[in-house]
Amino acid sequence: MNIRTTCPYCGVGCGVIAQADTDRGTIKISGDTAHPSNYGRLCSKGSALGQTLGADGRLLHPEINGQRVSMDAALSHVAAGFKRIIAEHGPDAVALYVSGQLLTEDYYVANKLMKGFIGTANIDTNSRLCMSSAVAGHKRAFGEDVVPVCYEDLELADLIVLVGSNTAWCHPVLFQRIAQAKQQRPEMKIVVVDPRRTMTCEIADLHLPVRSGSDVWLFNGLLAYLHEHGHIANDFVASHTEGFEEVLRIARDSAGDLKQVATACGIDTERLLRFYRMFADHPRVITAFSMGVNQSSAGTDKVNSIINCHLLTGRIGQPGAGPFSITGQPNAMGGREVGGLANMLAAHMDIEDASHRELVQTFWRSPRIAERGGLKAVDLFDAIHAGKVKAVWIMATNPVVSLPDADKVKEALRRCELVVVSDCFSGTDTNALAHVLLPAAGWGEKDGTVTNSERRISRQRAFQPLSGEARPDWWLMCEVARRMGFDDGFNYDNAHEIFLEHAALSTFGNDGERAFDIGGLAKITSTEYDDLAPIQWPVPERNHPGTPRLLESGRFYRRNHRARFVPTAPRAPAHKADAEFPWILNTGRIRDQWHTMSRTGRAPQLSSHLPEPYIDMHAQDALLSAVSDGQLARVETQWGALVARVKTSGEMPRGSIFVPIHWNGAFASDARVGALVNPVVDPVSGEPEFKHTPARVMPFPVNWHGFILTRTPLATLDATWWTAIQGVQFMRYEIAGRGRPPSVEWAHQALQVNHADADWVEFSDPASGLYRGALLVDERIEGCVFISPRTDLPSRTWLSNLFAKKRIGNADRASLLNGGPTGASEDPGPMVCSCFGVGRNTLCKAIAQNQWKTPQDVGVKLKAGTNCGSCLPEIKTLLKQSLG
Ligand SMILES: Nc1nc2c(c(=O)[nH]1)N[C@H]1C(S)=C(S)[C@@H](COP(=O)(O)OP(=O)(O)OC[C@H]3O[C@@H](n4cnc5c(=O)[nH]c(N)nc54)[C@H](O)[C@@H]3O)O[C@H]1N2
Ligand SMILES: Nc1nc2c(c(=O)[nH]1)N[C@H]1C(S)=C(S)[C@@H](COP(=O)(O)OP(=O)(O)OC[C@H]3O[C@@H](n4cnc5c(=O)[nH]c(N)nc54)[C@H](O)[C@@H]3O)O[C@H]1N2
Ligand code: SF4
Ligand SMILES: [Mo]
Repeated sequence: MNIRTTCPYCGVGCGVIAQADTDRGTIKISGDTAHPSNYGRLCSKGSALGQTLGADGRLLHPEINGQRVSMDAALSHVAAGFKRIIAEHGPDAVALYVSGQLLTEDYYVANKLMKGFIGTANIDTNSRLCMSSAVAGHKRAFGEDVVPVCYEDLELADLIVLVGSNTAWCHPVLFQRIAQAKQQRPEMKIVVVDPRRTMTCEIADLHLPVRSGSDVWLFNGLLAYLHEHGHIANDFVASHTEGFEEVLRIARDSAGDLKQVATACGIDTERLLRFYRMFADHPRVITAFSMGVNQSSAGTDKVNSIINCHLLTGRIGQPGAGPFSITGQPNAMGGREVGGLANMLAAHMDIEDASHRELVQTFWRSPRIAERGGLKAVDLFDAIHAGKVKAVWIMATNPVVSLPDADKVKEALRRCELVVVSDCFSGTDTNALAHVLLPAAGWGEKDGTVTNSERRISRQRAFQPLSGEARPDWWLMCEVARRMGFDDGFNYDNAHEIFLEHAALSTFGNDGERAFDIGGLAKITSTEYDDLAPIQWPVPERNHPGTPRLLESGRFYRRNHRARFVPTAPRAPAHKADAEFPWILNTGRIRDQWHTMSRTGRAPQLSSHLPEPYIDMHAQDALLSAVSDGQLARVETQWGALVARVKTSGEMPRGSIFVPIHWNGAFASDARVGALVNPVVDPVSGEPEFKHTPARVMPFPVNWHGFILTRTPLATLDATWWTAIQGVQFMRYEIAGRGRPPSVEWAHQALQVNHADADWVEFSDPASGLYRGALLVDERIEGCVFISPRTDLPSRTWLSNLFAKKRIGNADRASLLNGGPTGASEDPGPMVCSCFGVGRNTLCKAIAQNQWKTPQDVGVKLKAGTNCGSCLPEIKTLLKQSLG
């Protein structure tokens, strides 16, 4: 059976078809060609969704203090705990911390329970860490959190400016749509504004490697330039906006002349001017922005400085033009629709507005309504730390890893009286601190809607039965609500009923004043809901086709219906580098992992691309820090420290280092980068400054390095430092240690195989600290251990491939301790194409030998890049390197 659903990862919101192969008990995943967001495309993460299903690693039963209990006991315990704490300390002593990975229906119930029934706005979401600056910027400029643009606009644009967005890795299908449009219309221009030279630069005509945090200077300078050169939409500015004069004055004063802007941004004047001219000359321009903009102590101002330039030129609400906030999580947008942030109400209404509060309370028929905004994420965990908030329910997010100053977050949860966590997976860092664990239904089991970056509402549909005792999040909350005595308001039988209520609220007392209106869906039948085709809000009437583009008429959602130019005086990030902490720590994502890896970390296909946490830095900065490529190093900030391997990829500018966000306690001994990040937030949005923390780097001396590949995951591992990833039928551990290099006994103990037929092939030279051993049982490889005082270990690829073999033949056996066939250079190298397992060495060799020029040449022979296409930017880089 084929079920149409939506990918649970990024905000592109790709349509997916899940096809059950009942004979083999597997699920085949493919892109939905009928879905207007992706037209059949999927990236590497979407393609590997099938590998993340299954019961392995799932949280299947409720627990209280580590003991399995019945669902009823767990739910009653949560309800009683919340009730008691509210009775003793008031409603503000409890909180919910939720996520842009909830479905809209879950999110709606969470918000209703807290703001309408418990009567506190202490519900915040990980979208605070992600979209809140964009939300605040939209509200300041437009009066409402509206994204005017749709994906088609990217294809219609003549210039796309990607600001603080590594689109190639984080929104790969959008990137492919842009790349294809550019291929068809080579005159289309792309500018990337990012301190790093990311894979996204592969399609750029111009890269501006701006100094971290300098975007407001850049866009204020642009505003002044546009004005000076007469690129002003006078009529639009006069009839549809206000505040232009003041903004221009501030932009001019603060930005100064071009040279000053260039200095502030750390780029040369010529490049700056080239960008300004390009912007001026292309009326169809989209400025798409993501976390390099939002995650900053000036995040909201960055957003408004971008919007100001679009307002000045009237390039908004037109085909191929507008500011475009790309959403991170699959339902970042849906969460905003239901008012999931602590400072919002529901259906895009404002918590500070008494008439909105009355409207929502009337609609909900709720006993009370929160009177003021609640605690934003960072403040919320501070309040938990301080004992002011005494109970918290964390849902679909892993704050011990993902919040800034994350060691303090850990401590806060340790101190908290009642910590409830609902997750689909066991073993997360946050689960470890829960008093109550509730098993949540996962992707493929749950049913509801999500809204993507272009306001498109799509269905996530179940195609599998619920695992164990797992239940949808909305169901868990309704059960707790009822047990707290809120009988009315939470008697839903299914997601459809919740959706109808949500849609009805969006149109309730609206009269065209609020853009978010999906009243046209408020009466759809259960079958219509099940069959709902992807549709963009607003959908104000029944049978309405949806709205691809907003703000076309120049009517905005402020009281006077004019957009506001928001003054944005530039300011530097909160903490500066100094002699003690000379580098700026920038953090972000890699191509094949999703956040804290609870799902993607289980997919072997996704783990081979970048198998270890790393510290990317400029080669000269590495030298100044006395560390070198391939060696372990320690990064320290005022807040915390981690250890990872140094890499000098050539992508980093001088002065800044980059560490990926994904690794955590479940996958590495010491690589939670959240612990290092300063907890400073944007004063308007409350979004943390994840991209800018002063840091120092130093060698992490070890006496030995090694790796273990093993069919059976290790129960314990005696090493100073380790990281783990999932391979096909094995786990791979990279290890390093202090003290004496491991002995034969250590290796035997590590693999813990007490098999009578165990057959060790090994070599040990204690004097030089070398050990290599492979364990065979019935001629099948069970594991291998390689240790050396240096990092000169053999490639893991050949050894990894042995785990798929039923028997190891004589030739393989002879090559075991070499880590590969002697003499032959068959090591494919680091993985580039994870779909077909094609490595960098294979690619480089074949490109050089055959003098291939295009990705098509590569694809025809090696298949690399022909499935999901996520590796195409890397393949193009290799082709360029080979030519140049
Ligand atoms: N593979 C993958 N894809 C994902 C995710 C994932 O975990 N993995 N997560 C999803 C989510 S929730 C999100 S929010 C998005 C994030 O998507 P992106 O925002 O594209 O990703 P990031 O890597 O966080 O950061 C983007 C870029 O901002 C740059 N940057 C840092 N400081 C500055 C600055 O001061 N100015 C400018 N202009 N740029 C700066 C960084 O160098 C980085 O390359 O990705 C989504 N997609
Ligand atoms: N240093 C640094 N930190 C960052 C960022 C950064 O750029 N740098 N980016 C920030 C951003 S933009 C984001 S979005 C956050 C993301 O950070 P998190 O939200 O903490 O990351 P995830 O790993 O996605 O956590 C989701 C959890 O929910 C579980 N889950 C999945 N589906 C469901 C479900 O349906 N129900 C329930 N109950 N559980 C589910 C998953 O197993 C997982 O444990 O990280 C933020 N933290
Ligand atoms: S781009 Fe990739 S991760 Fe994002 S929705 Fe599409 S398939 Fe999923
Ligand atoms: Mo995000």
